[in-house]
Formats: sequence, C-alpha cells, structure tokens
Amino acid sequence: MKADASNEERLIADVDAFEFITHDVTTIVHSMEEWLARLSAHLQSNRRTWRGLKEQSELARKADAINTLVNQSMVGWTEQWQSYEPARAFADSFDDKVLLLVFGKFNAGKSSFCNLLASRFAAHGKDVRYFYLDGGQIVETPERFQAGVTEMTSRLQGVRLAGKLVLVDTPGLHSVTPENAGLTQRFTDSADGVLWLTSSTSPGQVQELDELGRELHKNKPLLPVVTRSDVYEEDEVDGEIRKILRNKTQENRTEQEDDVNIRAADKLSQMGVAAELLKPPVSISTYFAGAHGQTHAAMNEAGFERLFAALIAVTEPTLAYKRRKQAEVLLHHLAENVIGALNSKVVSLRIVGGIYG
Ligand SMILES: Nc1nc2c(ncn2[C@@H]2O[C@H](COP(=O)(O)OP(=O)(O)OP(=O)(O)O)[C@@H](O)[C@H]2O)c(=O)[nH]1
Ligand SMILES: [Mg+2]
Repeated sequence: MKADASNEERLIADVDAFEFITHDVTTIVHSMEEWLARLSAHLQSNRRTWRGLKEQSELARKADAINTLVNQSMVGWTEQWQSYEPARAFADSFDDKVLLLVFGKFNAGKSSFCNLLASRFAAHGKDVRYFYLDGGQIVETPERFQAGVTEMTSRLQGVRLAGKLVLVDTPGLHSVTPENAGLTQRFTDSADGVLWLTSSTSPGQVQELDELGRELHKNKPLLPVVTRSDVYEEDEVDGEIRKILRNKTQENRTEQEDDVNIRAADKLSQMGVAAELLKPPVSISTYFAGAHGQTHAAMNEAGFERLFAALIAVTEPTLAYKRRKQAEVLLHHLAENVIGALNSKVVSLRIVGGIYG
C-alpha cells in the first residue's frame, strides 16, 4: 500500500486482504480439547469411593452425591457444546466475512449509502454481489437496492463487497415478515457491528436505538452516520438562477456530530451498555459524492474519507476477533460450562461436606 493511499484505498485493500487463517489457532484449540479429554478421563477414574466407610454413613452419601454431580456436569457441558451447533454452523458461513448492519429510520438514506459503497468497491475492480432473504433463503440478485422518497425497503437485503464485507440493509428490525424472522435473527446475531444512519434533517433520534438493545448488549460497536448532510442553495449560473447542491458547512457538520454523540452516549448509558461501543459520528452526503462523479475530491468533501477511516477502525478489531474466534468460543465454554459447573456444583459440595481428596 502506497504511503499516500486514501482511506478508501486502505479500506478496500484491508477488506480484500482479509485472511482468515484459522489454522493459526488450531494448535491452541487442540490443546484445549486435549485438556478437556484429560479432565474427563481423570474425573472418571477418580470417582469418590466410600471403601472403609459404612454404606449408609453421611460421608458415603456425600461421596455418592459428588459422583452423581460430576457425571451430571459432564453430560451437561457436552450437551451445551452440542446445542451451540446450529448457531455455530450459520455463523460459520459468515466466519470469513465482516457483517455490518446498516440500521436507521425509513428514508435515512440506508439503501443509497450501501449502493454508493458498493459502487466504490466495483470502481476498484472488486466483486460486488447483492442478495435478499426470501422464504428463509439467501437469494442473489443483479439489482442494486432501490432508493426513493416513500418507504422503500421492506425486506432484509444485503450486499457482499469483495466477498468479505457484508452490508445488511435493514428495513428496521421490527418490520421483517414472520417467516423471515428466524433467519433474520440469526443473520443479525452474526452481525459484527452497527452503522446507525440518522438524517441531518433531524439527527440523533436516539429512541431508534431501542431496537438495537440486543445487538448492543452483545458488545457490538455502534458507528453513527449523519446522512444527507447537504443543502440546496440557489446560485446564478450563466445569468440563470439554479439550485446547487452543497455539503453542509464543516461547522454545521461538527455541531451535528457533537450533538449526536452526546445524545447517543446518554442513550447507551440509559440502556446499560458500555460507553466505549459508541464511535465518533461521521457526516456524509451520498448525493454530493454521486453528483460530482464520485471523484476523490468529491468523496472527501462529502465526508467519505472520514467515514472510511471510521470503517477501518470498526472492522479491524472485528477481524482480529474472528481470527481467534474458534479458540475464544471453546475457551469461554471451558470457563463457563466446564470449570463453572464443577465449581458451582461439585467443589462447593465437597467443602460443605468436608471431604478433601
Ligand atoms: N439530500 C440528500 N438526499 C438523499 C441522500 N441520500 C439519499 N437521499 C434521498 O433520501 C431518500 C431515502 O433514501 P433511501 O436510500 O431510499 O433511504 P432508506 O433509508 O433506504 O429508506 P427505506 O428503505 O424507506 O427505509 C431518497 O429520496 C433518496 O434519494 C443524500 O445524501 N442527500
Ligand atoms: Mg432502503
């Protein structure tokens, strides 16, 4: 990458270079699996015995109770691991992709925004594929997203950029059809972050974030994007009065971004989610960038260079996590379900019962 590369080039190169080298963690995963196998074998071969104790004595009963609890715990954690399987299989199909939910009220400019990002990837020769959900299936389509003044998007749809970054264009999480609900939920569960699009005509309607409670409680980063950050002004061109589209001034943009930041921070705190999930808001004008042929200068003036920097900042930690995810998930299982079960059920009983060794 050239030292003077734009953020757009950097983001596209980053996405294109996503290498999900899961074999990096294979050794670690393997050693954790071996540890669990050794623990299970050890627990089996070291069952409490009550030899030398009276069969009906208090200590003999405690020894039996411990054996039963150990068995139940082992069955329990094996079942818990198996119960993750369907969600794991679905998530696996997105394991080598970063999924960003593009969320916001109708007319916020979500579909137009996704289309613009897609056309930037296409301009750099990257593969761009649109799809939508139908009857629980992902269907590919050559059509770009429709954008318009009336409420346009009623289905869950997405676009895959360079095969590795997926923008999910939501119709608002409440408006999905019941038959799509399950798949939609799994889809949104797999999302790695949320772009909250809020129009500069009345930015920061934070009650919209109520719908994102589930995602935010799962510690997904939230990047507010102030859209439609432009105005039409009348200007004289060749003796004629014309309407000219201009970006909102930097001062106006900064004011709106600061305001959205304060409101969103306040809302997240009310919702009881971590303050650091909130990323600094960025203002953009998709119209301005499009009206000026998406040149580098126009994209920059329209706010997209800052947006691309923010996207790099959101996607990089996501990728780092995905690379070690397999190990993280197993480690979490060992800590919560294996050690957790032994500690809460068995160890406490041993101490209460006073049997050591
Ligand atoms: N002024 C201005 N208008 C925009 C911009 N981006 C989108 N619009 C307009 O805003 C309206 C809504 O755009 P969409 O992209 O359809 O918005 P959406 O959020 O996908 O809307 P729904 O699918 O109905 O939820 C359309 O009339 C767009 O032409 C922009 O950057 N500036
Ligand atoms: Mg739309």
